[in-house]
Amino acid sequence: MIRVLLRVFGGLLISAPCIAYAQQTGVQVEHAWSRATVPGQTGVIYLTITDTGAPDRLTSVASPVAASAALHESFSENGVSKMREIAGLAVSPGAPVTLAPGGYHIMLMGLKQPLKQGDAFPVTLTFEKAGPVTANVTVEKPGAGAPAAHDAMGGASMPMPAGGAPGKAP
Ligand SMILES: [Cu+2]
Repeated sequence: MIRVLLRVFGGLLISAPCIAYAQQTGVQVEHAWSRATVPGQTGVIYLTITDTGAPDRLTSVASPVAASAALHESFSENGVSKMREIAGLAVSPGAPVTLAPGGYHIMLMGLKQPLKQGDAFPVTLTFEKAGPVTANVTVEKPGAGAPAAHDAMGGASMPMPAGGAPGKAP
């Protein structure tokens, strides 16, 4: 009996967010947020991608607040938290992709000015089929929602594996 209830409840949790988007088809980018930065620091964006159309693929990211933006993935290797750039991200109907602390994120390199809490700025995600989708990013306080490993992510000093090779020897 308990198992059945859990299954029903779990099903509701998964399907509930889809109801809100049922009237639109295509790719939606929502809940985009960032963190306040200090001068010279790299910016980060987290968001949720929902696809109610055909399977698609996120291929590039850009924002006018930064010289360049890239899709990154955080991962743990031998207990060391690292991140690497990824070429793209597949999205498909019924499987929202969440960029969140400790996982996928958008890195903003060369911020034109520090991000301030309470500010908002646009980010454009370009998909293979849906094309460009722009979302509004709100800036939260420094360190908001961050696991400890991600807090250490700074500017030029951040360890970036080159060509897929680990940044540090095991
Ligand atoms: Cu990163």
